[in-house]
Parts: sequence; structure tokens; C-alpha cells
Amino acid sequence: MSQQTTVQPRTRTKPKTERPKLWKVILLNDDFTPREFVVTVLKAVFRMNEGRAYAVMMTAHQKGACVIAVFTKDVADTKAKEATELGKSKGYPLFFTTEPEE
Ligand code: TYC
Repeated sequence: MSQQTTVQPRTRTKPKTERPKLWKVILLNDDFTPREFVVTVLKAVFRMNEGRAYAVMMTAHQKGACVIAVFTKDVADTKAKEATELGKSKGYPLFFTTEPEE
């Protein structure tokens, strides 16, 4: 008794997964928020150490804005909102915004 086996051509079953687009969180300068408060918010919300937080704050202070980090859209929006709210709760106009990476 002979057996026949048919070899099926391999077909791709694994769908290609697109990488989610990343979003930048950007810190904007203003004339009122105290420098030390900006540093505190960067440390609390973005888990930066003192040196990194100070450098980012000074870049925004001198250049008008500074990219802080990139995240998925949800995380970027949540962190930007949380950080902006911390300023608002103290009456400061501190503002964090988001934009998609190219
Ligand atoms: N420019 C503010 C001041 O001189 C400090 C500051 C820095 C505020 C960075 C916001 O994103 C900022 N007190």
C-alpha cells in the first residue's frame, strides 16, 4: 500500500504587525513657573533624576521648548496631561504638549 503526501506550500499566517507610531512629549517654557517646580514635575511624572530634569528644564527655559521623551500616544497624552495638571493645581501656566514623531 503506497502513501502519498502532499506538501503544501508555506503560507504566511503571522500577520505583519505595524509598530505603533510614537509621540513626543514636549515641555514649553513660560515666564512664571518656578524652575525648581518644573524640575520636581519632571522627576515625578517622567522619572528623571535631578541632573537630567535640570538639563531638560534649562533647555526649555533657554530655547522655548524641549522634547522630553517618546511614548505610545496613550502614554504620551496621559503624562502630558498629568504634568500640566500638577502645574495648574499650583496656579502655574506650566504646559506639556504632544506631537507625533516623523
Ligand atoms: N522660565 C521659567 C522661569 O524663569 C522657568 C521654566 C523653565 C518654566 C522651563 C517652564 O518649561 C519651563 N521661572
